Amino acid sequence: MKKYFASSELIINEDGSVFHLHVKPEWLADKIILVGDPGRVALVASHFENKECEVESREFKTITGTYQGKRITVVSTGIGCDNIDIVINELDALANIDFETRQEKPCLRSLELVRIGTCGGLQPYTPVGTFVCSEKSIGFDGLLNFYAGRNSVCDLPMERAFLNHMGWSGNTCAPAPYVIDANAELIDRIAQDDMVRGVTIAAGGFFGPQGRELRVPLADPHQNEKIEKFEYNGYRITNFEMESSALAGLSHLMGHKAMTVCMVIANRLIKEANTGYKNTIDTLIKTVLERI
Ligand code: R1P
Ligand code: URA
Repeated sequence: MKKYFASSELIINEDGSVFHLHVKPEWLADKIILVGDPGRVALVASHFENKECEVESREFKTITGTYQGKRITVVSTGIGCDNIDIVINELDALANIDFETRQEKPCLRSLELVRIGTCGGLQPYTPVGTFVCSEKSIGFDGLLNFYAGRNSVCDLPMERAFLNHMGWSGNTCAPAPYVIDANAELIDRIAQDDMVRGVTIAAGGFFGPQGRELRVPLADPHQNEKIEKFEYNGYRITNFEMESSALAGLSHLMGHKAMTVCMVIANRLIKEANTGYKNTIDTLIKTVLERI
């Protein structure tokens, strides 16, 4: 018997669009670019040859159009993994649930999701302006722990090695940080030879969880020093952002291909930052549009 998704579980608006995104199923392309900042959606879409739809609700702005003949949907997620839970579940529902029958479709679609974001660099070779592709993400956000199958898609030995290295009891990222791979084929296609391939910590906040101390002291004052030194099977942690783990994890569980590429806007080691990054991020956007 096929599962039936009740109106309380999958909320559909009166116009047939999905609850938060306000996107209708027919507007969704197979290739999707995710950005944090709603303002970045227009920047991506400024490269499209045509636009077929444009819709905005809360922090979620969506445009579908074509770039060099490729149909692409660009969606903003706002900040944080909680929004990724909403966006990826609603995109998956648009692709794979029949909104009339409220049942899974007989033929499932696999989406290609590339997040273009900004991040903080943690190594001397990730200065401001570097493009870092998250081959692996370490989720400090706990999101994936709520879904069955989490252990079958995560890198459990690396999780244990990281937790031991940090000397945390586990309750900082309760029940534990999770380590998840991006889609390898997508990483190869987008990163090619001109982007850094790294390990990204997706933090549950911008300040304390990323080791930024303003007026309130950190629980672990040595957090970032330890993170910068962590090494596992040749992997080093390269950067901090806030969404890549939830994106990679949920996409794995749903059968979609996903990855994150971020431009470094602050290097935490050398204590430098650049807020005037609009031109550099446009270079990254054009590169992803070519390679997606
Ligand atoms: C924090 O400033 C935000 O910037 C990064 C983080 O992941 C977080 O969302 O990404 P975006 O520039 O895509 O929002
Ligand atoms: N985004 C983050 O999450 N952290 C940074 O340091 C910069 C951008």
